[in-house]
Amino acid sequence: PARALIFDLDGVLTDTAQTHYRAWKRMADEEGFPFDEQVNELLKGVDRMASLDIILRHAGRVLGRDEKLALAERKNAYYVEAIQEVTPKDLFAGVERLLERARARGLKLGLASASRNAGALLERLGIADRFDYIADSARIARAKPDPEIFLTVAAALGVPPSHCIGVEDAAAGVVAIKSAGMAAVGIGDALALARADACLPDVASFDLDAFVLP
Ligand code: G16
Ligand code: MG
Repeated sequence: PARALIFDLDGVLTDTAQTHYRAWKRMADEEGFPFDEQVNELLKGVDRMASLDIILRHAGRVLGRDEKLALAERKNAYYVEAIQEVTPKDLFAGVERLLERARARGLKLGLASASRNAGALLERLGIADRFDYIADSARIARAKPDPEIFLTVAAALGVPPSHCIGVEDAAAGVVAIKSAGMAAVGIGDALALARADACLPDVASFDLDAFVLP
């Protein structure tokens, strides 16, 4: 049986996938970079500098390191500004119930977000104290789709990967979970998340009783 649930944050527990998109879009528009929801799909779960590299490649632009750092910082300032408005009402429906049910079953709860803003966001959502372990993305060397962040969380929880279920909205995240040797539940588009063991439209549909480890 499963002994731990390891969650992604953006796009799984709350709708910050859109908030990230709007922050990137604001910066891209200011710079005249073409950028749309289709390119944004490639950014989900990808860390900040790698996201910028994807946007620049799409725009056919090559920039120096300092210019890139400045653009990434500008985007982050827009994002940080936006999440000041976040409240517990912004949790996706069903998140609190799922966390409570998992807790009642004795499952460990972990968070594997690539976001350096994850801690602040969990505080604003009012669920920071629900997790047994929250990965510090600044200390993760290899970004998703590498399994490092999921393996780090499993080790901290003291649960072998084969007894962990990872929950992700991003294709890169699903690959990271599967490479870690865990079961993957995809949240969102079943086609984009074809490598997940199960795909659900949202977290509210996640029924712990029905899910069997592959
Ligand atoms: C999230 C988002 C990504 C974002 C990344 C880094 O990953 O999905 O789009 O680029 O965090 O965020 P920040 O710039 O705040 O460090 P995840 O793993 O939570 O989906
Ligand atoms: Mg995500």
